[in-house]
Amino acid sequence: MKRLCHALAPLVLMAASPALALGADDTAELYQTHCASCHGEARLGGIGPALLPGNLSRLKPDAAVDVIANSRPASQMPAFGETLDEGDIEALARWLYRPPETEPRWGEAEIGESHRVFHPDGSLPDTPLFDADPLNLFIVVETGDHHASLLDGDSFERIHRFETRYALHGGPKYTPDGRYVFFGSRDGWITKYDLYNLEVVAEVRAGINMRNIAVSADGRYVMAANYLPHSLALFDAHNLDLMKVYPVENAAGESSRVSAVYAAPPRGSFIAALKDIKEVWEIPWPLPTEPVVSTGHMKTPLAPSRDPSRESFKVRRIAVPDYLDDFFFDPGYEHVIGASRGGQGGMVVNLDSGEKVADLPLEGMPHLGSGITWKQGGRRVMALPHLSRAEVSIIDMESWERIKTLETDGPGFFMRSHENSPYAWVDVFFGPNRDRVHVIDKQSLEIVETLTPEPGKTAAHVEFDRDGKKLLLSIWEDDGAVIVYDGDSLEELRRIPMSKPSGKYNVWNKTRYEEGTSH
Ligand code: DHE
Repeated sequence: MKRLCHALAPLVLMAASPALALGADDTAELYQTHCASCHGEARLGGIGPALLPGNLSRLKPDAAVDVIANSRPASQMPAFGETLDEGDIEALARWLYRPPETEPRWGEAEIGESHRVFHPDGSLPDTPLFDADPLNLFIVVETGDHHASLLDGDSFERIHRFETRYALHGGPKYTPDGRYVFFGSRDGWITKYDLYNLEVVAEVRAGINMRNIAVSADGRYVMAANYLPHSLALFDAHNLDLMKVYPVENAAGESSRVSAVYAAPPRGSFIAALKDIKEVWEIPWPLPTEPVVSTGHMKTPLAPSRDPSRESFKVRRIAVPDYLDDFFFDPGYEHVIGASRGGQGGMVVNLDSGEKVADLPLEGMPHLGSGITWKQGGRRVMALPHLSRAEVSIIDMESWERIKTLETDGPGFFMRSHENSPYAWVDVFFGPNRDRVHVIDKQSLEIVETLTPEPGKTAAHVEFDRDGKKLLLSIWEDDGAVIVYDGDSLEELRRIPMSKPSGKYNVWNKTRYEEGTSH
């Protein structure tokens, strides 16, 4: 049979073709021979990522054939185009999208077995190995070759670059002193990294298909939200010891994927929204009785003021009128602002009473997770892009009315600003104009500038430094870069080459829950 060339024939999954004549058993055997040693006998992952349909939802079948045949750039995976023929490769790719015969388990035992501690918390020196403001560092996640870079937020020099787990997703989360950062991967790995010593402290796999992680405002606890299994998993942040697994189900025993979990510092709790059950869950962490344990010089800047009788780590279920796929909070964490992906709009729910207080007229997949807020005149507004509409919506957070719809050059993904910046930035992630970014004047609510940092290359995701004076923007390509801009003059100051830099995360902005940045 002909060897598979680089220009692969499209994989038509359902078509009968001699190339697909292999039976499922033969293909399963092929998998065990060629793939299982890295991706796990049950496809749950190993040194390579998990290969279950849920984990592959973002990889098109044609692309899977290409990866099997030609490998991925900067990965250790062999190119099987040299050893397997076209039919075998197509059959293997097709087989990977089949659900497993038995639902994989990932409970306490599996989580416990995955746990590794490399440098127990407190065992490494307390002084950073480098000379930079530890509260003005940036982590840049480079998804092109699964690395992260640590940047000095004043000089923008790269302090260190290190390998991460495969396919990190969502923002890394810091302890409040900024010393430790926690990364979450789509495959469920949580990595705790010591930024002062540039070493991994501990790792654990919380699930098979994880959404994101949240760290309590006192830096003591980490909560992981999973799609598979349907669970939340709670860890002691010191060394990532498992504390508790919460099966996510309602009173009728119906289970649900978790859309995401966030820390709500003024409430002293984690808030999780669910995808398949009309509930939001609130899980309080214990109120502080002593300074944060995480080594460092600062107590938690955001002490919670909740009812002290509320039991720690116990789920409070808040019934909501719809599923919440995507959500956001007001700065006081009194309300959750959420939307279901299939829905015609959003809604605002009071987190104390559980009452819906407003409907939001937001069609076109509002990306609430990317929302930001600021003061416009005397009122607080929130702004968000839409994933399937070329617009940014601006909403008055008191009346919950949309006060402005800004037409953009395409649907956007991420929005960013900083309290000290007059501008909000939004990308045009989808469509032909994805090399553009818009700059919005936060007072006039008008787009005042549209930049094209590198024609033909995707420009996306901004993060400011701690003072809000300079910012980083990604050229989101394998041979990409991070561009440093002056936040007032919008002048480009510098370019730092990076491999598909996705998110950038400034320690100060994240640990202070700066209004212009993400959770
Ligand atoms: Fe994300 C954050 C959900 C696709 C890059 N994304 C998040 C968060 C959620 C989410 C819930 C907040 C987690 C956090 O920070 O704690 N993302 C989803 C989806 O539902 C969606 C649309 C489909 C999916 O594949 O799950 C999706 N996301 C993507 C991508 O395709 C992106 C562009 C590329 C990638 O790496 O997967 C992507 N998502 C990001 C990034 C963040 C993120 C860079 C962190 C943004 C931030 O500034 O905090």
